Amino acid sequence: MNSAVTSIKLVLLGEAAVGKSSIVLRFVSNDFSENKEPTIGAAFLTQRVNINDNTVKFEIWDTAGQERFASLAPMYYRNAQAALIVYDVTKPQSFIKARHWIKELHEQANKDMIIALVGNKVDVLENNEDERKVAREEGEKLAEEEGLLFFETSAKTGLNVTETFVAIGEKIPLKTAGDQETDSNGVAISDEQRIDLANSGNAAGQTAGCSC
Ligand SMILES: Nc1nc2c(ncn2[C@@H]2O[C@H](COP(=O)(O)OP(=O)(O)OP(=O)(O)O)[C@@H](O)[C@H]2O)c(=O)[nH]1
Ligand SMILES: [Mg+2]
Repeated sequence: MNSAVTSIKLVLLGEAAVGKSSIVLRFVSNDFSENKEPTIGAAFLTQRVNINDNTVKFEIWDTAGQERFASLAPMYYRNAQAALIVYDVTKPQSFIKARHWIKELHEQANKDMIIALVGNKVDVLENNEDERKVAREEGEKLAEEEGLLFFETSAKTGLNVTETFVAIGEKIPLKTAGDQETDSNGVAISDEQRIDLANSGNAAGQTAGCSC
């Protein structure tokens, strides 16, 4: 097994209440809360997974979807290597918002950013398919046109949550044991320093760590 750890900075974007924090809570703690509080500013969490015998550490910025926090988003996606753009399959407006995020990332973010389009809350459809307001094909088509990964998920049941992160990890070049990231003085950067660096960008109103 490769002993080097590849860190992936990942940001979640999407309309308020689509389930961004719930997806992260499912991925990081395998848990779900029916009454999750809206995120204030952003939350930072990490999770390690093994992908094809390599350790990948996700450094996750879970942003707030409420409009009053919209101006903070560039701070989080600017240095990110990957993004999840989340919508709610029962809320057409959230799919329109997802289109806006795709456009903004294509214009402003890292050109080789790996982006996954994620339609969440598919568990709601289990007993009532009428609740679906965004067809699976619509999501697939948009993702294909824009060159994105596509998943329909449920943070509630866990469907496709880990799969989404693993698919992103598989697209990002992994570090080999010989590679080591260095700072401007040529000193190797440890994982812990990396988290501090990520946290040092904190603006007022953000919460570092899990706000769940
Ligand atoms: N049925 C169902 N409910 C979900 C799912 N994911 C999230 N929810 C619920 O939707 C509500 C909003 O979830 P959050 O995770 O807080 O949404 P968010 O996108 O982080 O919202 P902001 O932080 O305000 O941007 C909560 O009541 C969750 O319990 C899901 O997959 N299925
Ligand atoms: Mg949230």
